[in-house]
Amino acid sequence: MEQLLSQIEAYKKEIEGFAASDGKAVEEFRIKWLGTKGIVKEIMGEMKNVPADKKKEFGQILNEFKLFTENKYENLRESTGNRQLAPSNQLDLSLPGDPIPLGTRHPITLMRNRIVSIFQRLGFAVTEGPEIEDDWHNFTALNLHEHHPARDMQDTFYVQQNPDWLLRTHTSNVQIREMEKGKLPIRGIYPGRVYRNETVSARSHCFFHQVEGLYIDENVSFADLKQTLYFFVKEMYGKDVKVRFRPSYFPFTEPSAEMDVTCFICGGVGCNICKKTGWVEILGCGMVHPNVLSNCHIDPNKYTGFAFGMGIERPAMLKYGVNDLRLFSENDVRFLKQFTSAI
Ligand code: 2U9
Repeated sequence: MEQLLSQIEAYKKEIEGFAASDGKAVEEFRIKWLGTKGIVKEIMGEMKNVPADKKKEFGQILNEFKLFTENKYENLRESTGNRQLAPSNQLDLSLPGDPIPLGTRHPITLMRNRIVSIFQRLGFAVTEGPEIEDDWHNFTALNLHEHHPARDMQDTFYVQQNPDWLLRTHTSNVQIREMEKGKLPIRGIYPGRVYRNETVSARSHCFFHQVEGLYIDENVSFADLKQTLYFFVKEMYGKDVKVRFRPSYFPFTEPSAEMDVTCFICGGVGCNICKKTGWVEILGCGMVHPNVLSNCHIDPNKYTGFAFGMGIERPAMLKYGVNDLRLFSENDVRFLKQFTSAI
């Protein structure tokens, strides 16, 4: 041990005193001290003979010596203007770079893009809006009166500091904001994340994703609504799928309907997904309520419109065979990397 320490000190002195006048001498220095058969390597090899209780202390001394030698080498290179890297470190710039691993799109994004692109082809423009919203844009403007049960603390996340603020419960707030701008006609598609105060389980979650649509112009009729949604269904689920409308109620549309398609899992014969009915509900829709138009300063005697809304999670679960909603938000790479697609 003592001997090794004094040997290192002697080497340090020798290195300190070394001067090089040209690149050749620097290279000789590198080979002697830092080469694969150099002195630094040899000294480092002494570690195996060091008793276990001294290994930590000695390891530090050896590392310092290595750094000391490397610094000297760098200084010599600088001072001789030999900036070219030594052959063993030389960069081969012609080598291919390290591959950059590509991620995959989230299954909710894939489904959202599928839905949105069908409407884009019909001339619907995508608009996004705020997830933290005020009461007016999320509820009041949509004809949800002050005591409507949807406003209930049980259903809605309110912002503690200001009870007028909340996490939007649907993307309809974006439509209200678009209508308030006063530029007509409007033909838009509104995808986004929405929040409801529900216990998280395999079948429900405190946030999920929606796509809503809105078309407002003069003379827009329920027939336009039906034709638009027929086109959507054929593009989304195939030419053989049948469609039915059932009357429904939403405060923001009148009349309102829910739309079912023949079960695309069993073809309408009856299975667990369609609860043996042969039909699955895919969206809600209706003609925009005149009160909603008035609330946004649009004359309901001149303009009419239709709107629709659908969830993204359920069609994504059916398409990709996902049986637990929580998988969509846990970001487990083993789950996420299974989804690959161009869109
Ligand atoms: C404005 C006027 C009307 C949007 C609509 C629905 C019917 C509907 C649900 C489907 C499943 C929400 O994700 S879900 O739980 N939506 O049934 N949504 S009509 O109507 C509007 C929107 C904006 C200004």
